Amino acid sequence: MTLLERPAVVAPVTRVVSPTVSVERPFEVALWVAEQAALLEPSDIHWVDGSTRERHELLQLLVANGTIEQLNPDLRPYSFLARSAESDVARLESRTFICTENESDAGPTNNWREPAAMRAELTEVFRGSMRGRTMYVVPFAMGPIGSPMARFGVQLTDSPYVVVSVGTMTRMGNPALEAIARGASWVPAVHSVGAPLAAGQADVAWPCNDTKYIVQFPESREIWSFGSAYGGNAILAKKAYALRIASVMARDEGWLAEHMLLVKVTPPSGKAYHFAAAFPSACGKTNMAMMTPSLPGWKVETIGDDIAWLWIGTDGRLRAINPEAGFFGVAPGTGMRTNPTAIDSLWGNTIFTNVARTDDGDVWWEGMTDEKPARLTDWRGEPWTPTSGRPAAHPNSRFTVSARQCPSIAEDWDDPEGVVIDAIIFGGRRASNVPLVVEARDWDHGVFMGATIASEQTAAAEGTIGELRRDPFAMLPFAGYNMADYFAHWLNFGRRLRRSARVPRVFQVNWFRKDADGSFLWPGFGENARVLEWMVGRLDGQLGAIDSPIGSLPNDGALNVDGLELDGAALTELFRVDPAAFAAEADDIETFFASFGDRLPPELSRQLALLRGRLAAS
Ligand code: GTP
Ligand code: SPV
Ligand code: MN
Repeated sequence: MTLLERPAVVAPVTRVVSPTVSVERPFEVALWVAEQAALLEPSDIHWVDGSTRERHELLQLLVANGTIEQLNPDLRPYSFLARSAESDVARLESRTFICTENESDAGPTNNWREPAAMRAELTEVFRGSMRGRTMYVVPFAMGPIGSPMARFGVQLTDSPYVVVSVGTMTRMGNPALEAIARGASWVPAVHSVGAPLAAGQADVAWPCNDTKYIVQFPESREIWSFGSAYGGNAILAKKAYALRIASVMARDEGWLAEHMLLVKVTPPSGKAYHFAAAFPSACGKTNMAMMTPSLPGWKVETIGDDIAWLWIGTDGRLRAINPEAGFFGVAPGTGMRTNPTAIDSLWGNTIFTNVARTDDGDVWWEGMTDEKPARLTDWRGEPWTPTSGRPAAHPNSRFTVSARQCPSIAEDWDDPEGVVIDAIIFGGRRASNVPLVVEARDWDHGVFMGATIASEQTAAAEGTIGELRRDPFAMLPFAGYNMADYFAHWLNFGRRLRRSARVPRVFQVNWFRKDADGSFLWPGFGENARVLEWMVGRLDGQLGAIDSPIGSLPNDGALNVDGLELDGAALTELFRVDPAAFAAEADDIETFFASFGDRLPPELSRQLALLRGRLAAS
C-alpha cells in the first residue's frame, strides 16, 4: 500500500463523481432520497456502491479534509487516525429519543417525545443542514445477505468518515441495494453532522454541532440523527437500527435483538458450545469475544462482539447471528497481555479514533503496553509525556476494523442460519456484592437476573463514571420500547423455547469485583476461560453446584483455579453472598420495578419475592 499524499493546499470539497451504479436504484429509495435532498439541500449526492476503489477515494478525501491522518504504513499499513471534536467523543444518552404515539410505549427508561412534535422540530433542525456538503446514500445489510434474519437499511449522511465506518461495520453498497430492489423492506436513516458550509467557508477537521439528536421512531421504523459523527450516534446501522429499531421488530415478529457478544467455545473434548453474553457498554464483550483461553486445549472463536439477533429456528433451537461485519472496539485496556487477538486484528486496514500517536506515526493507548512511551501526541493533538497527568488516549477511544481481520473469527461466524446457542450470560461491572459466576435456577430466574443487572457507568456514554445504575439486559440505552414489555417478551420467548428440544441455561458473571484496596480480585481476560469451563461442565452435567439465595455457585473444587495466584481469602470473597447487601439490593430492585407500574410482568415480582424468601431463610 502506498502512503496517501496530503496535498499542500487543501482543496475545497468539490463534486465527488458518483460511481457507476450497476444496479437499478429502487424507485422507493430514489423518491425518498429526492425528498430528503429537498430538505437537507446538499450540494451533491453520491450513491455509495461499497467498492474498494470508492473506499480508497473517500479515505483520500478525509486525509485532504484533515479529518484523518495516515499512520506510518511500515508500522500500521493502510491505517488512519481520526481526532474528533472534544464535544463529540461518546454516545449521548440524554439526547437519544424514542418517539411513540403513547408515552407508555417508550416506557420509563427512555427519553420519550411525541412523534408529530419531534418531526416538526427535526424538520427545522435538518433544513439546509447539508448545505455545501455531499450527501452520501448508504445502502447496507445487517446480517449475511440471504439469511432469513438479514435486514436492510439506507442511511443518508454528510460525513465521509461515517461512510467508511459503515463500510467496515456493515455489508454496505450495491448488494444491499440489489436486495432492496428485489423487494426487501428497508429502514430509512437520516444523519447530518449539522454543520452546513456557506459558499467559500473553510471546513473544520471534525464537523459537528453542539446540539445533538439521536431519534428513533419505532412505529414507522425511522431513524434521524443530528450533530454527532461519533460511533453509535452516527453509525446508525449499529445501536439505532440493530438494537433500538430491531428490538421493536423482534417484539412484533417473535425474535430478540440484543446487546450481546457471540462465541464458540471448544473444550479439549472437541464438542463445541455457543454462548451469547450481554454486558453493558465497555464491560468486556469484545474482550470475551476474542478471548485467548488460559486453559490448555481450550479454544474460543469469535462470532460477534456487540450485537446478536436471536430467534427460534425451524429445528426449535435458539439460534443467533451477528448482524454486524466489523468491530468498533474500546482501545484503552487492549494489549498483548489482555487481548492479543484484538492487537493482531489491528495490524492494518484500521481506523483509530481518539487514540494517541507515537513520534514514528503509530498508535498508542493506556494499557496497550506496560511501559508508557516517553513522548506522544495525545488524542487532542497536544504533546504528551507520562508526567502530563492525563490520559493520552480518550477513555472511549476506539478502533474500527473488519471482522474478517480477526484471527479468532469462527468459520461459521457469517452462517446465514446462525449458530445454536447453548447458554446465555448476563454481566456487569460490580466492585462489590455480585459473585464471579452464578447459575440461574431456570429461564424465568434468568430473565430476573437479566432484568436486574446493575453496572457501574463507563466512558462509553456521558454521565458519571463509576456510578451504579440498573442496566437491564445491558439494554438500558438500546431498548426501543417499554422495558417492562421487553421483560414480558423474554418470558414469553422462554415459554416458546420450553416447547422445543432444549432451553438454554442462563448464567450471571462479574469479572470486576474488587478487594478492600480497590484491586480486581479476579485476573480476568484469558483466565475467564475457567468460568467458561464451569459453565460447560454444568451444560454436560460433569461439574457440580451448590445452592445460594441468588442462584447456583460452583461447589468446592468445581471452579478450576490450578496455577492461579489466588489466595483462599480472595476466592472466598469472589463468591461471598452477603444476605444484608442482597436485601438492600432487593429493595433497590423493588424501587426499579415499581417504575414500570402495572406493566411489569407479575413473574418478575414473584421472582423478587422468591429471592427475598431465600435470603430470609439463609
Ligand atoms: P462496548 O464496545 O462499549 O459495548 O464495550 P465492550 O463490552 O465490548 O467492552 P470491552 O471488551 O471493550 O472492554 C472494556 C474495558 O474493560 C476494556 O478496558 C477492557 O480492558 C476491560 N476488560 C474487559 N474484560 C475484562 C476482564 O475480564 N477483567 C478486567 N479487569 N477488565 C476487563
Ligand atoms: C457501546 O457504547 O455499547 C458501543 C459503542 O458499542 S457505540 O457504537 O458508540 O454505541
Ligand atoms: Mn456496545
